[in-house]
Amino acid sequence: MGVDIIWLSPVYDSPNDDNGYDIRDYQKIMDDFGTMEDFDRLLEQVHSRGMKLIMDLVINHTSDEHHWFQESLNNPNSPYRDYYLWKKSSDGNPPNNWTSFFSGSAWNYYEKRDEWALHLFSKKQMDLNWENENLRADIYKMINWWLDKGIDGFRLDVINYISKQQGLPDGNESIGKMMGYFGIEHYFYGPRLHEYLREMRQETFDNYDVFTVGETPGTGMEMSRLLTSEYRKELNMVFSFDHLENPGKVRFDDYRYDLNYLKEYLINWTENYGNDCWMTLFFENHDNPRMISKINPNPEYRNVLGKLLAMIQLTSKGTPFIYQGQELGMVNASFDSISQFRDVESINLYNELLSETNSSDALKKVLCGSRDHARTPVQWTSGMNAGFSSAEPWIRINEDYREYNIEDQLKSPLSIINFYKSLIAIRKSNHTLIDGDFIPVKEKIKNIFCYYRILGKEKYYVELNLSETQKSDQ
Ligand code: TEU
Repeated sequence: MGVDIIWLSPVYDSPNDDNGYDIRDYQKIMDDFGTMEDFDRLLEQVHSRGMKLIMDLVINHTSDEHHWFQESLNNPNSPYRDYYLWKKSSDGNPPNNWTSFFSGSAWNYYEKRDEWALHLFSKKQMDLNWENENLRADIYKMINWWLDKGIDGFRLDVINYISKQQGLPDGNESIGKMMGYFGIEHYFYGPRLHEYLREMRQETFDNYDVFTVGETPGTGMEMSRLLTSEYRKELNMVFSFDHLENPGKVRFDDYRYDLNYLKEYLINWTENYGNDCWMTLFFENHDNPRMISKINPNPEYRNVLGKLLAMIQLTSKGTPFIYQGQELGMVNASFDSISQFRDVESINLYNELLSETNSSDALKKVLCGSRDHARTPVQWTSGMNAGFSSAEPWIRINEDYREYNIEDQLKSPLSIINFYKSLIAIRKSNHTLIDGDFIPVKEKIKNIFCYYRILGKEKYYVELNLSETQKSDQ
């Protein structure tokens, strides 16, 4: 492909309640993926190809099976006693009204301590208490252990959630109803966030030649600027998510995404984010349905949309992150029963919806936003199980693998994968598409997205049609 860096989603030891985002042991590889020796070999082989490897760093929470949590729960004298967010409640109800991203209250009650522990995600993903400096020191030690191995950086999972408002007060009712989550205003940009990020960087990343990209849902441009401005010494880049849905829409809404909003968003960020900040460019990841399906599920537009997105991503200003399958033009899977889903978010949401509606409407809603759409196995060939495995895969393969697979697309000159390859090669062969200015033109014209990339005497002009119909000269 010409890709330089691989980002691995979590491969650490985990009971896999949330696909590895619930870590049991930070310094061990999950059995399903192999051993630490396998990992070391992977790293060495990636490096020997002149490529880099970044890992997922999940430090807002651990699995409830992590020994810190087990000690914190079971041993009153343990040094890990306050490593998590424990709270008493006098009336038998959770200590506050915060809800989990994966449905229901964000609190588990533990008889052993007669206390509640916070989990913003699944019931097995317990939030760490960053106020505790020993916890922070242990986290930095673990990070340095990985950096000493020679990895090239980290993607930091929900890193903007690590600092919670002291006292963990109730979330505002109106905000909660509007967002669908209660309490978020008390932790998505918490009081000590900047301080923690700076401390972490000083204690770890700054001593190595590595880069960081923070996953920061909800931060928007102004806060992202504070997180990534070079002089502030916090993060190198962030993933901000505002462009993945049209304004007023959420992931589980049934609607057609209007690309004119993406155009506005990209123009706004490239013009206003600031010269000492650097953007990430992405449309997909393991938490979102496929972008082509959001824009237009009509198969007639699949290939052209796949290429349009590639063109935007690889000619705009910023660092492109391509999510596996994008290079094939993958679309959403055709799940038709809840038993086919594997994601804890989808399954919990379905069960929650059943209390309000019938099973077919519940399924319909889950299908709109399920993260499983993007988690189906990589389609290598048109052979058995798409060449992914000779065993039955853990989740259904997208049925289109006979037409959409890597082997066949590589043979076809006009395929999406070859389009990506050409664009990446062009981008890498000169600096204009990387460092050049981004100058939008004709920005007022609906359904047309045009811009220049200019560096010195070199100039690229990109012209994109965002509509379903052909455009004549305008
Ligand atoms: O994602 C954070 C996440 O789930 C967001 O989608 C968040 O819930 C939403 O933006 C709130 O508006 C990360 C990982 O990428 C995901 O796979 C994990 O499940 C999650 O953290 C917990 O580790």
